[in-house]
Amino acid sequence: MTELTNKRIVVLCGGVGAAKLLRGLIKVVDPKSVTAIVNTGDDLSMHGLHISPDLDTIIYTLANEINPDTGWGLKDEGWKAMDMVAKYGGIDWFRLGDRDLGTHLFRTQKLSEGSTLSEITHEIATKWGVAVRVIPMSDDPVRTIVTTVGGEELNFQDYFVRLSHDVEIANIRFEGHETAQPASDVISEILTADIVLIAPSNPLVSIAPILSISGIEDALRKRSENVIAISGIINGKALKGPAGRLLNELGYEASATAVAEIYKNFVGTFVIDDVDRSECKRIQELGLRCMITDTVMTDGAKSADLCRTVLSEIIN
Ligand code: FO1
Repeated sequence: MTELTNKRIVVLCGGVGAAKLLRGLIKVVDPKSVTAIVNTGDDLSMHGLHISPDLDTIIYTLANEINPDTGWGLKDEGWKAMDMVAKYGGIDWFRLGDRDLGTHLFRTQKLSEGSTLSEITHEIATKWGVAVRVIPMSDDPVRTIVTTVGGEELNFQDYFVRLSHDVEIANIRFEGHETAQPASDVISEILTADIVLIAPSNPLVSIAPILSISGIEDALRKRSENVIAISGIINGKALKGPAGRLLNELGYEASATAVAEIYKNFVGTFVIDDVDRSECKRIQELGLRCMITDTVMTDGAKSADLCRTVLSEIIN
């Protein structure tokens, strides 16, 4: 893949799906040429700590330290601290491993000293030897809030973890996005990248928060020709998580085409899985180039193949 060596690639990222894509991407291009712009709408404050699940999942995965059983948190984890919290009857539904806690302790302390989330994320990524540039979508607080059909508002992790996303949703909003600014370099990274990839993350709760930050969607529109989105919906559902159901609950079809429709104003190429090949024509009618390939990233090699296929199509 020599023709890619000096290409700059920006990836809009949520959590697990994006982490899998990045793990493959760094096998195909120089990690130093990759910038990950990561959703922080899932962030939460718990036990007095600031936790950034998507930033940590991306960094831990790129450091090859991600917990393989869960897809989040660290491998070789202990749960002694959580056991003590549980002993006291404290909040223990959001599992924080003993090693993972160290990340939240460090991040919270640095925030209290006035460091920005971007600065702290760079320090954490550097300490893990991660060469990819990992930046939050914003250094300002933005929180994904879902409203159930019963009218109850839930913080994202209450919905996703405490209730196992087993409630019907009527609305999703990103509290704080109106005033939040993109983190420094986010806009310039998008405008100067040779290619922008939108990872196969949940379009409504992982990618949408990033697009809700002022200037980001406009920057993508300006260079939509080389913006490539990979569908997170395969055969009507997500490989992991509630994306398919959420699309339905919010009035969309649960299909790759529905995701293409959401992205059509700022994406030039939409990548779908072989099983969804019948949707290619409808996607082209939206004005998008449609690529069909195997998008199921069951291991690092398959993630690399997907990245190689997608990038070579655009570069050649
Ligand atoms: N997901 C769960 O399903 N259960 C958990 O207890 C849990 C804890 C957790 C701790 C740290 C972290 O970075 C992520 C964690 N996640 C957990 C995953 C998290 O809810 C998701 O990664 C994202 O928010 C969705 O992408």
